[in-house]
Amino acid sequence: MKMKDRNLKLTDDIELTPDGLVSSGINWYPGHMAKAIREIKEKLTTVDIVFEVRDARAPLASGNKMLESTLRQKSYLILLNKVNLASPNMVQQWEAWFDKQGTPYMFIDCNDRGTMKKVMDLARQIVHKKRLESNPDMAPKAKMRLMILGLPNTGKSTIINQLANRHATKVADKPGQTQVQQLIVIDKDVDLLDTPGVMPPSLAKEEHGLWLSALNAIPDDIVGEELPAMFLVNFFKNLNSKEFKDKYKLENFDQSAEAIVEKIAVLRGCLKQKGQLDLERVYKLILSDFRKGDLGKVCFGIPPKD
Ligand SMILES: Nc1nc2c(ncn2[C@@H]2O[C@H](COP(=O)(O)OP(=O)(O)OP(=O)(O)O)[C@@H](O)[C@H]2O)c(=O)[nH]1
Ligand SMILES: [Mg+2]
Repeated sequence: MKMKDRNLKLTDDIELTPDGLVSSGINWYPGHMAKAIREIKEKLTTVDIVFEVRDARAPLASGNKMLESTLRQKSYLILLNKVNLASPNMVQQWEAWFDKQGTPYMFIDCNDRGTMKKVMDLARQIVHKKRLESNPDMAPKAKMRLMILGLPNTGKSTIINQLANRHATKVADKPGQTQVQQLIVIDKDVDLLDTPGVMPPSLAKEEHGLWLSALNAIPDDIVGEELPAMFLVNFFKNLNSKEFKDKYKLENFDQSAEAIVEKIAVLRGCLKQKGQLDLERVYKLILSDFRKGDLGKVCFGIPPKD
């Protein structure tokens, strides 16, 4: 099975193992991301706090390990966005894990205004505390400069538009929308630097590539639809997911992932000429349903035991 190659750093052949994992890595690290990381590092000294936006459905895998040591030198807030699409039970487990780590974090649905107000209150507190360390007389409302960064498609631009209360930057349902830094005035006290989504140059675990493809942080035209869609079918099969069964009118999961995909093709009329099944259309359908949240709330991976 070949991944669709572009001008990007990819490994050659990848095979699905029976548990739906790949035997070699997936990643997406085009030239504009290396440049974006350099520019992020250059601008870090000019900002008071960094928001690192992750996807609540993959709280660790959607972080950027390569930037972590740099970010730790700054005031730094992890925002785990799209919590409305994440499994509430798993989010609780992750919260317990993050509590032990010491870095400020919040699970958020950035479309919720009340939550975004809490984010800004917390950011102000963090920045003010830091400023008081160097200048005990600093006024609490002094101007604050934020930088927002994170993996592609995690919702950075949506967060900015919410904070600015206007269409300040372009949002898209595809990764890689923002490609250059952009300074946005939120209000008279807050400036914000939007940055292009960046992937780490390499992923910690092979399966993370599949998770991030399913979440659409890595574009479909890099990996193709088949691998992430088959991963999802196996994932929901292992979960014995009621939502997945209901959505595709399956009685049970007592069949192979391939047989499930074929059933969905018939059910949804995904057929080519001469009645052949159009599996590519089914893969797209599964990805699209999953990304809309129609297959239920999930999280990939569990908190490390440390
Ligand atoms: N369900 C849900 N969708 C969200 C949320 N935040 C953002 N989105 C959607 O996620 C997609 C990506 O949002 P963007 O704000 O463009 O993401 P980005 O991080 O700026 O992406 P790049 O510029 O490509 O790095 C869009 O379709 C948004 O509507 C959220 O909290 N919940
Ligand atoms: Mg963006």
